Amino acid sequence: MKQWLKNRRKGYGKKLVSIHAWNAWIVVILAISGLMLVGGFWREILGIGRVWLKWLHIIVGLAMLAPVVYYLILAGKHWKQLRNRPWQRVNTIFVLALLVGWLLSGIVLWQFKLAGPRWSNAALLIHDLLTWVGLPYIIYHSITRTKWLKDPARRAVKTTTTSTRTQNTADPSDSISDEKETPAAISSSQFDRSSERDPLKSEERPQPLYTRRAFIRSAVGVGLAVTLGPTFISWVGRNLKIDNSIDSMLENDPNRMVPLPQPLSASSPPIGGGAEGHFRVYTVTPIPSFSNANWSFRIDGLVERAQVWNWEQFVKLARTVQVSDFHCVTGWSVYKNTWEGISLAQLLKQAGVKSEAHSVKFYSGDGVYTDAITLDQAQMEDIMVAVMHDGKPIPADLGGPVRLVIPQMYAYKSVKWLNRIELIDSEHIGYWEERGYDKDAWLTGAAQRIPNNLSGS
Ligand SMILES: Nc1nc2c(c(=O)[nH]1)N[C@H]1C(S)=C(S)[C@@H](COP(=O)(O)O)O[C@H]1N2
Ligand SMILES: [Mo]
Repeated sequence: MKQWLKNRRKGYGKKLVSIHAWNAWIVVILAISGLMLVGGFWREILGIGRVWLKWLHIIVGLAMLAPVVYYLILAGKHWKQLRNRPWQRVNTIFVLALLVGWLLSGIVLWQFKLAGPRWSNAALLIHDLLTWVGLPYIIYHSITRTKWLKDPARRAVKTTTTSTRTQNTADPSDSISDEKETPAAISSSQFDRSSERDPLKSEERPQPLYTRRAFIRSAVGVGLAVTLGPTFISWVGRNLKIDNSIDSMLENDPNRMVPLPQPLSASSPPIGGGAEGHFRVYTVTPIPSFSNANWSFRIDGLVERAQVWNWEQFVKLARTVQVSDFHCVTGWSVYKNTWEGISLAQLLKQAGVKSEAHSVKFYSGDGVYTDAITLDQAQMEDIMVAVMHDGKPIPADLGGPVRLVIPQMYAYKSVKWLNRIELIDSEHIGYWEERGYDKDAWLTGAAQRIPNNLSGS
C-alpha cells in the first residue's frame, strides 16, 4: 500500500497540474450541458438532443470521480505544501466540497426512481445551489488566472526573484499556466522531475503574449457566454422579480376567461392548507393564452357521445376537490396542492367509451404537447381535469385555464393547457417519451390503485 501510494505520488507536481487541467475541462462540459438542461430557453430548442445531453452530463459527471479521487491520493502532500497559504487551503477545501456535493447530489438525481421524490427534491436544491455559488466562483478563478497568465510584469518578477522559487514549487496551481504552455509539459514523465524541481525553466523562454492556451480559454469563455447567457439572464430575471408567487402569476395572467370559476368550499380555504413548494414553469412552446373566443374543450375519438364545450358550459360541469403532491422527474416537487376539477373517469363515463378504445390521449392548446395513458390507468379516481389550484384559477404559466393532473405519475403526464381528450385504439407516445423519457411514469411507491374498470379490458 505504502509503495503503491508512493508510486502514485511520483511526479507529483506534474500530476497535480494535469488533474487540474482535466478537472477544468470536465467542469466546463458539465457547466455548459447542465445549464442547457436547466434552461427553459434550451428546452424548446433541443428536443431529442436534450436526452443525449442529459446522458453526456451524467457520464461526464461520474467521470469527475476520477480526478477527485486522484487528487485525494495526492492531497496529503499538497496540503503540507499549502501550510503557509491559508487562502489556497480554503480554496482547495471549497472546490473539493463543491465537486463532491455536485457529484453526490447528481447521483441522487440520476437515480431519481430509486431515490424517490423527497431525496430528489433535496438533491436538486443542493445541485442548483452549488451551481449558482460554485460557477461564478470558478469563472472568477479562471478569469483571474488568465489575466495572471497574460501579465508579463508578473512573470518578470518571478524570473528574477529566486526566493519565490520554493514558493512556486509549493504552489502547483501557479505552475499550471506556465507548464502547460510549453511542449515540455505535454511530453512524457522525463520532464516531471525537471519541471518539479525547477518550475522557472519554462518561464525563462520567451513566449507569445497570446498563446494557444489563452486562445482556448477565450474560446471557452465565449462558449460559456453564449450557452449560459440566456439561461442565466432568465434565471436572474425570474429571481429578481420580487414576487414570483402564483398570486403574481394570476395578477399578470394573460388568460381572459369569463366568468371566473367559483371555488367549492373545500377549495376555499384549500383543505390541503395551501401548496408547499414552487412550481418551475415548464413549457416547450411560448406560453399560450386564451379567452372565451378561442377556447373550447372536446372529448372525441372512440366514444359514443363526442362533445365540445365552450368555457361558459365547461365551468358549469360538476367539480370535485383533491389534495395531492406534484413531482417532476428533474427533482422538484410541490406538496399538498388542493386541485379542483372534473374527474377524468367521470368525463369518460359520460362520453361512453367504445370497446375498441385502448388509450386516452391528451392534447395541449399549445398545439405541440401531447401525452397518453391506458384506459385502465384512466380509471384512477385521482386523475383530474383541473380548473383551480388552492381555490384560485390556474394561471396560464401553470397550464390554465385547464390542465391535467395525474398525481401518481411524474408530472410530464400532466398536460398543461389541456383542451382535447381523444380515445384511440392504440398507444400513443407522448412528447417527452418520444424524446427519451420513460414510458413508465409511475412514481416510486405509487399505489397505482386502478379500480375494476368499466371497459372490462
Ligand atoms: N403543454 C405542456 N404541458 C406540460 C409540459 C410542457 O412543456 N408543455 N411540461 C410537463 C412537465 S415535464 C412538468 S414537470 C409539468 C410542469 O408543470 P408547471 O409548468 O405548471 O410547473 O408540466 C408538464 N406538462
Ligand atoms: Mo417534468
